[in-house]
Amino acid sequence: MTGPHPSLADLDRLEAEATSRLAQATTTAELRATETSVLGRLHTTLGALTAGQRRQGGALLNGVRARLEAVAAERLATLEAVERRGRAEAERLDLTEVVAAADPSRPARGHLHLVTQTRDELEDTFVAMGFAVVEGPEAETDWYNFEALNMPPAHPARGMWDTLYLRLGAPGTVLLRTHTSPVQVHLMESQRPPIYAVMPGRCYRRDTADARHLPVFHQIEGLVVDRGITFGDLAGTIEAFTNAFFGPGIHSRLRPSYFPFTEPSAEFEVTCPICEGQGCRTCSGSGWLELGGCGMVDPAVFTAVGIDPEVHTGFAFGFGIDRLAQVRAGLADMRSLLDNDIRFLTQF
Ligand code: 2NL
Repeated sequence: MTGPHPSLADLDRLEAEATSRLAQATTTAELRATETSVLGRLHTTLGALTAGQRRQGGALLNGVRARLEAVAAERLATLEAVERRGRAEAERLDLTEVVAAADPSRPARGHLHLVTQTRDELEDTFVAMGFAVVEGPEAETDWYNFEALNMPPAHPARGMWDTLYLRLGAPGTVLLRTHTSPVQVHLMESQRPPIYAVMPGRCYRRDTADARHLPVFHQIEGLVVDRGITFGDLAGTIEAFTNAFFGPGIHSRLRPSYFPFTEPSAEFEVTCPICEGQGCRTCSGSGWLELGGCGMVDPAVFTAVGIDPEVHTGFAFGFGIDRLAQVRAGLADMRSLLDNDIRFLTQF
């Protein structure tokens, strides 16, 4: 310190004190207040200099200010990071917490929904039987959902489905698929036989939800197209699937039915997996449970997708995944699957 002015002589002490105060600030708000205060004191010191001292003292004070500002900036960055971490921690939403609370003996994490578990098991079973798994779009054109499946415009069989049309393109041409069959049409258009595939996926119908119906549901369909495929192959495949999926004591049977895209058509039933054929409430005492439909692919469907029905034959089948999950889990009401009630979901 060269000048006689006491303030200027105290500059070293002033800087040391200010540095220590800045370093001790514990919040960004406190730091900003401290910075204002120490720089203010520096300014007062500058103001107190005589005209003669200003030249040298001013340079000295500017150096001190620059160093103090650098200390403040570094401390601010540290405190901001700390406060950001604190905010993130306070706002963190732990979606697994409720699972842990519902059952403290289990690890604190969620699991797949019952319908997803059922779909995965079905896929595994069919893959083990040599089928490929194929998926497709949920919004379809009239051609893929109806026309290619032997249902021309205004065909009465369209009344079997409560269709949801989308406001897209010409009215009544784009819809949410009512079944997964459009995926099979895409597959047959794009791949020559042999075809051995299953198509699981979400489907939509303009239906009111009740104990046994959901307007948004899941279906799995199977398709086999090859040379010399017979109705016997269909029956054998259904039986092999039934044994593999439900267990060796569960069998299948076919009963005549009607679908626009198969001829002949059948409903397939399995031994009631609840009572194992003894007769119970679920199977209305019959010992059998209707699972889905099946049949030999109608020659008109093959012609629509460019497969020669004189060369290739095939079969198809389909059933509801949600319905299967309902039966196996013994659910009184299918709507439980959509309630998102943790007390229900954690049971599966
Ligand atoms: C049911 C009945 C069925 C099919 C689906 C099908 C698909 C093509 C050609 C021929 Cl591309 N058939 N699928 C056939 C018979 C029955 O499902 O009750 N599903 C829940």
